[in-house]
Amino acid sequence: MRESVSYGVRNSVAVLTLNSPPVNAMGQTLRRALKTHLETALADDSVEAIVLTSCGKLFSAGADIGEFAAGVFTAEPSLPGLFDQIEASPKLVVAALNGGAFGGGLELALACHYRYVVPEAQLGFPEVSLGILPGAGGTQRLPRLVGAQTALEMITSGRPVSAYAARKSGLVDELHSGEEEFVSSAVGFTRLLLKEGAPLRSCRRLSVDLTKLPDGYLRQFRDEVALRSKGFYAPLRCVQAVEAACTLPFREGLKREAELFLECLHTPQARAQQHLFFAERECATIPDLSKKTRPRVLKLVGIVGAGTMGGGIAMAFVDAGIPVRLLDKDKESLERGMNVIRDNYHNSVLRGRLTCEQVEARMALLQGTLFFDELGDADLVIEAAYENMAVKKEIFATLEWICKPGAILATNTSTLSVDEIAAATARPQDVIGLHFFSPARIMRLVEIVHGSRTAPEVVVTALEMAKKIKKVGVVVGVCFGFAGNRMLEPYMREANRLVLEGASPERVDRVLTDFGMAMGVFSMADMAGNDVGVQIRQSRPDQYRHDPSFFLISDRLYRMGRFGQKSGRGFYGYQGRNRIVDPEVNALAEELAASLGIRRRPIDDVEILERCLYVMINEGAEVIAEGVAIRSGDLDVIWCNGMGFPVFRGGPMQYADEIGIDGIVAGIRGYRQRLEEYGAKWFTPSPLLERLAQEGKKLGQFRKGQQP
Ligand code: 3H9
Repeated sequence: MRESVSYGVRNSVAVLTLNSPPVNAMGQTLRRALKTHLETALADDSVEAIVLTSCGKLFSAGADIGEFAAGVFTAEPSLPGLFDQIEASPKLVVAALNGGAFGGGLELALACHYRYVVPEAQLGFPEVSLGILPGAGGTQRLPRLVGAQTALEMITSGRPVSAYAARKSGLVDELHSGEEEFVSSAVGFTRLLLKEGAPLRSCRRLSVDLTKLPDGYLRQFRDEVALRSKGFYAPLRCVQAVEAACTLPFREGLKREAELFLECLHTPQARAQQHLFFAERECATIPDLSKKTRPRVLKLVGIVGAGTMGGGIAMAFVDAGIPVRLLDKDKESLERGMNVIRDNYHNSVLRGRLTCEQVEARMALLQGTLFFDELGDADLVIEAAYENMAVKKEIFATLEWICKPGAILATNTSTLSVDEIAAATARPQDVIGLHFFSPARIMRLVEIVHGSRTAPEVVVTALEMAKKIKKVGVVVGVCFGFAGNRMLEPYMREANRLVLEGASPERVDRVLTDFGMAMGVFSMADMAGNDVGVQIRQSRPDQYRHDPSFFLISDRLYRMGRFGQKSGRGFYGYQGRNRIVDPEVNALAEELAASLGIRRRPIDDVEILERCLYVMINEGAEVIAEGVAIRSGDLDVIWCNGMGFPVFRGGPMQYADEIGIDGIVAGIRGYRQRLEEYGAKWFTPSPLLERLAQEGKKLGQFRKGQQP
């Protein structure tokens, strides 16, 4: 059996190599093996020093995240205990980082006396994105080594730093260079330290240098973190832990860190963020696809439509170094699209995010064209034209004719049937939906719409494509609105209905943003533009099975020319970017409610939140039961990455699991009764939710193919 840590001795230096693929997560087995080999090296008189390294492309991704939920992360030897033992070693211990070191992996390196690192390595503390903080000495050792400012930045942002930056800050002692094999070179570095009589430099003996901190820095940093991480629990605890390093002796600082770590770990937020970590990775596992399915080559991308969506998608590919041909039907539209892209890049330069050379390199990958012929050799063509079936069918008929055999033909439709578009071609196996979210360059989500005849390798290529352009791809089936927009619809319906029943748009929006949504329903409608919603509804009236009250206010605002931000008025008024509450909308709601016989009444915040969320969760359950989504985690990934659902709640389905499915079912039944005729029509618990509630199970346990 493969050992999770291997042991060897070179030139009187013991080399302990972590060997636990894929990422050397430090679960109990690895911890035990590390402790055993450490003690062997310490007991062997012929060993003068110890090098800790790993095989694989990473040094270590840190603690085994799966052990947190299972409660085994404290099983002996614990990480803090093990790192104490390493730091207290009477023999010199050098961390030789052959690749990235994250979380507990970096804490392990910090417990060593010196750090020798490959230049490509990234080093970071991503714990905050898991709802926790570095809990094995990281918050106490890092500031002692590199100062409070760098430590606070790294620990509260979760962003890794390059090996070069780490060398500059003193986190790394030496970068590997030259031709010599890495481990031999690390052993050479260790021998040199021995020869020079280098001290056993442990962080615990250092204290945080507070003399260089600007006056009031810690307070100011805390305030900034509170502002930028509104709603999140862990970031302020990260600050408190580093503050403890600044004010307390090492041992007491460690104790404080442990307390704060456990406080964070036991929050619903930590469970939610860790759920999302695994859900994002599980998305790439498609049960119906053989693991042997190989992706198609993807070297050149064609995009049809140089509007906002097409341009944003083009930038996402070009940012990833993939050449793009961007097509529009007329010169003016193409030039406009290319100029918008150039302006966006120019803004990135102004903000210091890109250099002029980087922008030039990216623009060189982008070629505008007016001729479909020039898409003939593309490996993937993404159509990003109007949301209109006839237009799309025409484009696909042309693409079928022009594109080389095996090219993937994708549509960026947000609602239309991928199967119907595919049926209009003689190669439905090559057709897929790639539903990017706006703004396409920024939003991480791509819904990969698996048509009934899409070939397996086309799906695999789409998943790989998403990873290449640093997005998260979620495979969904064909239905109106796919998964994300389909769940959005009942959520919006309730928000609109609540306004007719007596809640103001700003109140509904405030309740939703207090919950953590990036935007309220009505601010979102104003941003997208009322006209867009109306166009979509008019194009597919058959698909709208909604209550007649649903779109009344929107439609009326549309007829009044109030399209939202673009026209300066929608559900709100606008002065520049500032939103102003508009009493006319409430008057309009009163008038429309009266015309429909809807009784207006005071509505509390709890009802607003529950109604909006419960119907969304209920629809999500239907989406899973129908097999449109593979599992509930996929819906959480969709909502947190494309629809502004708060990451610290883990997505709507995780939220439902956290508060209990029986509570959701009872809530839906309650509104069914309370809302009388309307309730009877729109509040029926999904059979899947009812079954899970009866069995005391969670949505997270349900998988495609099981009977609801
Ligand atoms: C911590 O350290 C706490 C301590 O401070 C205190 C403790 C007391 N654990 O992402 P990939 C799995 S908290 C368990 O696709 P990449 C992952 O699920 C930890 N599993 O690879 C996937 O499994 P599968 C702080 C982990 O090359 C597989 O490995 N550390 C862990 O694209 C491949 O992952 C972090 O937050 C883990 N720690 O990216 C780092 N890490 O194949 C978390 C990965 O079944 N990890 N897996 O789907 C990462 O950010 C990325 O994995 C990394 C590599 C950048 C390292």
